[in-house]
Amino acid sequence: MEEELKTLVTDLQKELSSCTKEADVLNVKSKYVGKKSRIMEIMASLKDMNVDDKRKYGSLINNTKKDLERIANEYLENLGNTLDVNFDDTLDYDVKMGSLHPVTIVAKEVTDCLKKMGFTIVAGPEMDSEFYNFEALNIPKDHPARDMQDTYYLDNEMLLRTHTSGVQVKAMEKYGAPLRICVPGRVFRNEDLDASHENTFFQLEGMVIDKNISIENLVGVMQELLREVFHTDVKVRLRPGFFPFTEPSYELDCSCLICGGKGCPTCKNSGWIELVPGGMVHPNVLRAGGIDPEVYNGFAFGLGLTRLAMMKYKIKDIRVFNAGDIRYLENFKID
Ligand code: FA5
Repeated sequence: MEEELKTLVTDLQKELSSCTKEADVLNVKSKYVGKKSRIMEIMASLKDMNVDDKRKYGSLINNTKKDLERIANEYLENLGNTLDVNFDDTLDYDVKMGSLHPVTIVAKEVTDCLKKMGFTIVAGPEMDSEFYNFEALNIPKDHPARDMQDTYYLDNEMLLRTHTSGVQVKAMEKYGAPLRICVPGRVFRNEDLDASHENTFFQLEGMVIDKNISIENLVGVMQELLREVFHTDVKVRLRPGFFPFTEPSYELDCSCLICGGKGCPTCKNSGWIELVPGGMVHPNVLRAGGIDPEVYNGFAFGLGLTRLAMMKYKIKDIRVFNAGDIRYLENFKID
C-alpha cells in the first residue's frame, strides 16, 4: 500500500512535468484525484478494511490525496505565472471597475453589526421543501397563511423559498440550543409587482434561542441594527402582527425615508414602510427543531433587506434592483 501511494505521487509529478497548457494540467489532475481516480478507489476501499488496517492506512491515504491535490494545484498556479510573462502592461486596457450591489452593501453592514453581537452567519437553500418552508413553521397545508406567501412550486416537489425563515428549524436541528444565527438570502414570491413589491428579493433572518429571552432583547437588537445602517436614529413603530411561527408576533415599520413620512407611492401614502416582522419563537417550532420549549425560548425576525436598501439609498422603486442596469448600480460605491 505504502509503495503504491508513493508511486501515485511520483507518477503525477512525472506527467505534470510534460504539461504546458492549463487544460493538460486539469486533465492530469482529474486522472489522479478525480472521482474515478485510483486514490478515490483506495479511499473507498477503506471502509472494508479491518480496524487495524484502517488505523494504519487511514491518515496515510488521506494525506496522499491532499498531496496529490496540492501538487497539481501548485503546478497550475506556476503555469499561470509563467504565462503572465506575455502580459503587456504598457497597453492601455480599458478596465471598468465594478461596484457592489446596494443590497450586498446593506447585507454586509447588517451582518457585520450582528456578528459583533455574537450572531453566526449561516446559509440556507433557495430551493427548499414544503416541510421547512411551511410545515415545520406551524403552517400546515390548508393554513390560510400559505396564501400570503404564494410561490413557485417545482416539478421535483420542492419550492422556491418564500422567506429565510425556513432555516430556523434546520439550524435548530443542526446546532441545538443555545443558538444565535443570522441568515441573509434571496427569496421568491408569486407576487403582483409594484414600487415596493418584487417577486425576487432579499431577506435576513435573525434568531436567538436561549434561556429567559424576552421581546426587549429583540427590540434592542433591532435598534442597534438600524442605527448601524442609517448612522442615525430612525423613527420606528411596533404594531401587533400575525405569523403562525411566532407568538406573540409584531411588525416593525420605519418611517418612509423617501418622503420623510408624508406619504408617497413607495409607502402607499401611509408614511411607513414595513421592514422587520418578528416575535417570540412559537413552542411548536422549537419542538420541530428538537428543542424543549419548557427550557428554552427565543425570538426571530425577518428583515426585508431589499426594502432596507431602498430606504438607505432613497430608491423609489424596488424594481431597479433586479433590472441589471449598470449605469444605475454604478452609483453605489462604498467609501
Ligand atoms: C416573512 O417573510 C416572515 N418570514 C418574517 C418573520 C421572520 C416573522 C421571523 C417572524 C419571525 P413577511 O412576509 O412580512 O414575513 O416579509 C418580511 C419582510 O420582507 C417584509 O417586512 C418586507 O420588508 C419584505 N418583503 C415581503 N414581501 C416583499 C416583496 N414582495 N418585495 C420586497 N420585499 C418584501
